[in-house]
Amino acid sequence: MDFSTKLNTYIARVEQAIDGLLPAAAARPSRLHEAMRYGMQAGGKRLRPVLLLAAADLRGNPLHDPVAAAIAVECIHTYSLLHDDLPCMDNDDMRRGRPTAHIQYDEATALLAGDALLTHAFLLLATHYSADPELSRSLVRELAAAAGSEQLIGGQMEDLLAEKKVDATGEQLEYIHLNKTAAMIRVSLVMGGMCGGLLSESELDALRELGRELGHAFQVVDDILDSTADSATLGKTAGKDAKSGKTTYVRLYGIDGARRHAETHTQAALAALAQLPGDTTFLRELIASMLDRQK
Ligand code: GRG
Repeated sequence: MDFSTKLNTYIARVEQAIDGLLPAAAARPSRLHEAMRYGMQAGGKRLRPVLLLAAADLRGNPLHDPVAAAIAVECIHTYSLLHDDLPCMDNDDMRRGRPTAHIQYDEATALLAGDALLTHAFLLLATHYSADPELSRSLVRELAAAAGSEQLIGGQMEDLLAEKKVDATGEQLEYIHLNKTAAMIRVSLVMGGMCGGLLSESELDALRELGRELGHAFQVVDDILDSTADSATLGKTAGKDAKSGKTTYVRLYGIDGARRHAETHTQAALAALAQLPGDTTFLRELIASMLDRQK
């Protein structure tokens, strides 16, 4: 199967599972469940669940069906976007080419839909992997750590603090993006590896290294896209970071310097991938495609 057919197959699996694994829209209170689905079904690249499914497939047939874990990471990612878009944070009106959840519904509903998605992620892990309590515990522990105060939420907090200064350093920027961006990418790969039976410490370490480097490259490319795109193509408040005085890789290193950073981290991600067993072709092409992505 060629790369784009395989990618579309993974994405279709994710879309179908989102529909099946979220509470029904009609379940009471339907406004909340509709808002959860509105956030989750808005499209998006599905990078994190696809990484999880692909890591689970590295050795061939995964030991455990990874799809519930893939939806759990997308639930956390979507909750973080819903909350990030709120007026008390980034105050964005558009996301993935549509009005953000607090514009479509209202602030309280968007906040609660984010809360509910965060909680639902752990319900999925606790229920779908209960036949293997050790795996279930490991998945919960990995995801809770990645989404918690020392990674995703910590990165967001530092980002909000850094926004108040125009002279954030490269070291601060690195901390923010390793936690705000790379943590969820890294944990997706690790959880996929666990479902697929990659359990040796060296294999999990290679997945962590891959996730960290890919996350880094992904964020630098995001900064480049943000600095150059217009809002029609990005479907969000483009150029906002560039205009706000927020420190970005482009601001610190210029477009060419940022591009070199992205290439270096992509090469490092590919080197980590080369340490892993099994068929790495799809992941190799996915990593390379992230460098040239347009959204
Ligand atoms: C509120 C706890 C909390 C965290 C918010 C995700 C986030 C942290 C903020 C969103 C803003 C941002 C630029 C974050 C960096 C990570 C990133 C590039 C997110 C967007 O991910 P994509 O491009 O989005 O994969 P899609 O829409 O394709 O899923």
